[in-house]
Amino acid sequence: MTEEKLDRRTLLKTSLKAGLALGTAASLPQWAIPVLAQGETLVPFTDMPENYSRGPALPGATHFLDTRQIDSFYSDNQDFYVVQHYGQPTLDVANYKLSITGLVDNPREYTLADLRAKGMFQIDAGFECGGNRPDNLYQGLIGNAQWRGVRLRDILQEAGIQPEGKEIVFFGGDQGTENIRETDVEQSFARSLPLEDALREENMLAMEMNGEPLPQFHGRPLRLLVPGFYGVANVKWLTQIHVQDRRYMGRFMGRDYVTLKKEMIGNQERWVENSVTRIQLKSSVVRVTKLGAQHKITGFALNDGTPLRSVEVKIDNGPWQEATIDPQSSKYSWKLFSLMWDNAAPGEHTIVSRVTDINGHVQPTAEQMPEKISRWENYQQFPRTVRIG
Ligand SMILES: Nc1nc2c(c(=O)[nH]1)N[C@H]1C(S)=C(S)[C@@H](COP(=O)(O)O)O[C@H]1N2
Ligand SMILES: [Mo]
Repeated sequence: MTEEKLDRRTLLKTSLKAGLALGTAASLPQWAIPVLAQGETLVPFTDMPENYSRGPALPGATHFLDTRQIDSFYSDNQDFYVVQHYGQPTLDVANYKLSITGLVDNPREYTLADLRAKGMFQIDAGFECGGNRPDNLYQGLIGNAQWRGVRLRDILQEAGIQPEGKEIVFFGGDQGTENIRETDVEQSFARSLPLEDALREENMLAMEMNGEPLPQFHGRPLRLLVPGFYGVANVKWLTQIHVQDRRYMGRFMGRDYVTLKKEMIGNQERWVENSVTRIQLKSSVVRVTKLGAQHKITGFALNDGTPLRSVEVKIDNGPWQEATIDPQSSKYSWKLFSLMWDNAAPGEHTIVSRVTDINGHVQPTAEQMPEKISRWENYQQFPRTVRIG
């Protein structure tokens, strides 16, 4: 196979084949346009199906990125990945209220204007779904955006957490039926944070994403953003914050998004279940491009905000080479990295990346991962294969 030129025309054709009604090129949605420099081509991964593509984000559906198209720091709002478990509720934005209840001195409701009046801040944060994975998704449940909203801490402090208040529960406006102990019960999507995590100053009640009001798919009009945590923490369509004196045990804390892995507990090896919380140290190669004779390898690194020491790339059995990290990167954003690949010889090659943080933790290979049962937290190194034409 020769190098596949994923120019706009090819993609347009692919999209039309997929049965999508598209207008003129000028109105092509961002997700369909690979950003390539003049004369640049995508080098095909041979670990992906040859005709690999995925459609635009659609109402009610999961949406994932074609990670080969990651080449800008901010993900497009139309292409940021989308996951929800009980569909996408439409909240009445004009009459929207956020209620604060439970073990607080001042239970109250906030309109959006009340919240805005508290003062806004912004932060760059990237996150992935705890179920993001290399195999058939090619790490596509991931995105990075600039968020703007109100400091959660300000709202909690104004509420006045009572001394018995230990756990902060965040309820979404979306509901589903769960069968628990052979009984059907209505549940809202909800997650919780221990008080000390909830009081971190970077936590946000987000109203804007990349300079636009929060899109419907991403929780309009308000969502929680817990930078450095897996996506599941970021409750969309937020309607209620409740303070209680005990752990919250709902499905997405206690049963689902729970990793089961072997750990040493003291000197005893045990199977341990833990709720998916902080993003594990991870990187992946996502894109290889060619411009003239020069090849370039691009990927992302993501973690819980611990500063990184390096991202390295290994080609075939060569040495680990240090990649360049995008200077736009910040504590909680994703970190895009790139490496110029000189003198790439024709034929098939294996490329893998690994990230190391300042504490010396190195992203493990698949073989070095803890013994784990569950599809959450897939942070192993991801060797990719490409063919140079
Ligand atoms: N209300 C609500 N919030 C939710 C979810 C949900 O099902 N309902 N899904 C969570 C999960 S599992 C993920 S990965 C992220 C995805 O956020 P995004 O769709 O904005 O990318 O939202 C989280 N917040
Ligand atoms: Mo998720």
